[in-house]
Amino acid sequence: MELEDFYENKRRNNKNSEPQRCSQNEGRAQNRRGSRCLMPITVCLGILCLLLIVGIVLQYFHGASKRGHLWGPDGLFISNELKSWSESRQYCRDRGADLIIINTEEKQRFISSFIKERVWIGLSDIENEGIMKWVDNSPLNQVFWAEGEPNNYGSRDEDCIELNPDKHTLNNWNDLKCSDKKKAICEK
Ligand SMILES: [Ca+2]
Ligand SMILES: [Ca+2]
Repeated sequence: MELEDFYENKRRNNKNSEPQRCSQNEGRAQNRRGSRCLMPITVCLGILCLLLIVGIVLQYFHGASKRGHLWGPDGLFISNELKSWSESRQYCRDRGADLIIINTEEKQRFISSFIKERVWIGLSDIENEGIMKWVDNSPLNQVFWAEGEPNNYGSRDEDCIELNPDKHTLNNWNDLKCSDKKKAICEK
């Protein structure tokens, strides 16, 4: 009898343990299903983050193109439209800046290293022929004229100054007709 009781108890215990194994298996299956469900959510979140970053970058560049191309901490930017010298000056002033004043060799080198095309700077002899003045009315002390310039060439009404990066870094200014259309360097 004792032996029969022993086997009877063992059978019962085995029956009881089956649901437990089942539930463990179900738990693992659910975990696997859960992992599979998380994968697409993670991918979607990744794509959303990527789109957000792309949106922010595009917005930045859109804003920068409206402002002009920013150059960094010095508050310098180049206008993105071809305009006469006076219109270019207005473009800068509309953005809280003015045409650039270049009064040191260091600044001349710095600007020349950035510029890739001919641009207006804030120098002219519009008021008095032959007397160059910066846009803040300060006199011209240090000069970086290209060879033979300023020459008031042709019709003798070259009163506005451009910087031509194709010339030597320290000799690249030229007087030009103010009505010529060029981009400009603005400075805040
Ligand atoms: Ca002139
Ligand atoms: Ca000239």
